[in-house]
Amino acid sequence: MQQVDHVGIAVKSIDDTLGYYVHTLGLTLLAIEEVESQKVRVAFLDAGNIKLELLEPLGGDGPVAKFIEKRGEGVHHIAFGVTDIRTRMHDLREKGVQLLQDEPKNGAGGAEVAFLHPKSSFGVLYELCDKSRKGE
Ligand code: CMX
Repeated sequence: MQQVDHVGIAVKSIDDTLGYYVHTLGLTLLAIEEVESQKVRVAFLDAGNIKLELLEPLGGDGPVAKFIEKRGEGVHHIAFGVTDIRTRMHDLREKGVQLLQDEPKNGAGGAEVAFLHPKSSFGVLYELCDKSRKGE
């Protein structure tokens, strides 16, 4: 992996949290969108060399809703930017890493995404995020 694209942060409400990130910390809001496949509403903030992704659950049964229920708000995942997600997934599987999908899913901003199970990543949920086919 060569670069971190963004850090995902689980929040109960983007509307209640945004003032802290924009006015108190001085970050710039880039975009807000809903990602139906992941049952979240997300806000991307420019944090210089990486982005922060605020994740608000849509409904009560998605992965972020479950995370907040169990652990509360806070850092949820770290996303690596990749350009060849299927090859990366294959290579990681060969190395014994448990992936949470067989195929990439549609993520925010038109990216293809896949997740590595925290159980095989020493307690961290990692995402692979591939924007190279965006717009195809
Ligand atoms: N970071 C680290 N550990 C986590 C975690 C996270 N974000 N979420 C869950 N875990 C841990 C749990 O605490 C649990 O550990 P223990 O067994 O020690 O308690 C273990 O992983 C398994 O958790 P679980 O409750 O049995 O399983 P869940 O049903 O909560 O599923 C996971 C966990 C990671 C498989 C699920 O959240 C998932 O599939 N995530 C990938 C998709 C995703 O997170 N989408 C939201 C982001 C979307 C976006 O960025 O756009």
